[in-house]
Amino acid sequence: LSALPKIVSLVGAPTDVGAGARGASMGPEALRVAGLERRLRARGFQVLDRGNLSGPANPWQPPQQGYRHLPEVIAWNQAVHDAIYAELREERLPILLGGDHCLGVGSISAVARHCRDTGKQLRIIWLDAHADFNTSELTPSGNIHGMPVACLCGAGPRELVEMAGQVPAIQAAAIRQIGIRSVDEGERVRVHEAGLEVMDMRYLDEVGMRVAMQQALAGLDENTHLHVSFDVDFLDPEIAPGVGTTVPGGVSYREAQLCMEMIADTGLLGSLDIVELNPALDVRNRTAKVAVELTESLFGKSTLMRAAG
Ligand code: B3U
Ligand code: MN
Ligand code: MN
Repeated sequence: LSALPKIVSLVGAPTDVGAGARGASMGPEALRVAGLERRLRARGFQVLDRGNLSGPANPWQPPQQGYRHLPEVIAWNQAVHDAIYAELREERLPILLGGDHCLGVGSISAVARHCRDTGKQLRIIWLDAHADFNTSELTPSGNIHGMPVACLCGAGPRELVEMAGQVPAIQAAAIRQIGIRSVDEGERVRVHEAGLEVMDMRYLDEVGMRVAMQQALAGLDENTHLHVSFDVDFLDPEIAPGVGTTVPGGVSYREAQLCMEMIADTGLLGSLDIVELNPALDVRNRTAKVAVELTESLFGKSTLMRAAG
């Protein structure tokens, strides 16, 4: 793992403006309480906790023209974009502590901008129960946390679509979605049209996590920036009850650990989002602890200890 930057920065973004339930705004603090910084230090990383970003409160309004809280979502994403981009420019490895998954727009727009600056190839591993590929016309809820992948691929409100300074921010071909098991009707059609590579739960059941991850990580080289967007609802609700939109039949602890270990083995992790953790729905911070344990695996923890870091 020598290629990984030794300095990891934590950037908190306490939002639930993109979600259908209140409480993900407490995610950053729950991850800190679960010991994220200490565990990363034990892995040999220097950790800078940059504290929490600030932005508008949740007005809790119904959708307008297919979007809920669009001005608030734009403001938060701009703050996230600017903060994550600044960390990448300092050659640190930023971890976005969400917050809901609408923040993937700001975070990944910053990563895309950084890759353009540095001539790196981008690969995004999107760990989620949902495809997050809705548009204002298709969304059943208006919640923008169901739309970040669509926005990044060029479909969505102008302010979000243009955040990376290029449209689209990313190519659909850069994404691998793992763990998907809830896609809306119209969303499914768009997923196929866009050619998104989706490894859904059936696929994981049939080929296993090992083969799926070998495929998801194929074609990387030293010039690849690997971004992981970890929506905690990727995990089965039995082990991760603290999320707003639980979907049964999710990834087990062991599958998730293998997934993280295989990403760690590439040595190419460049940035991470941990999103959708909702402490208001959690049981004794259990989901936060699981997320932190899996993050340790992602940063190279393994049973037969290698050198830390
Ligand atoms: N696809 C549904 C549900 C959803 C998407 N992402 C989350 N929930 N977390 C929607 O509202 O777009
Ligand atoms: Mn998501
Ligand atoms: Mn999800």
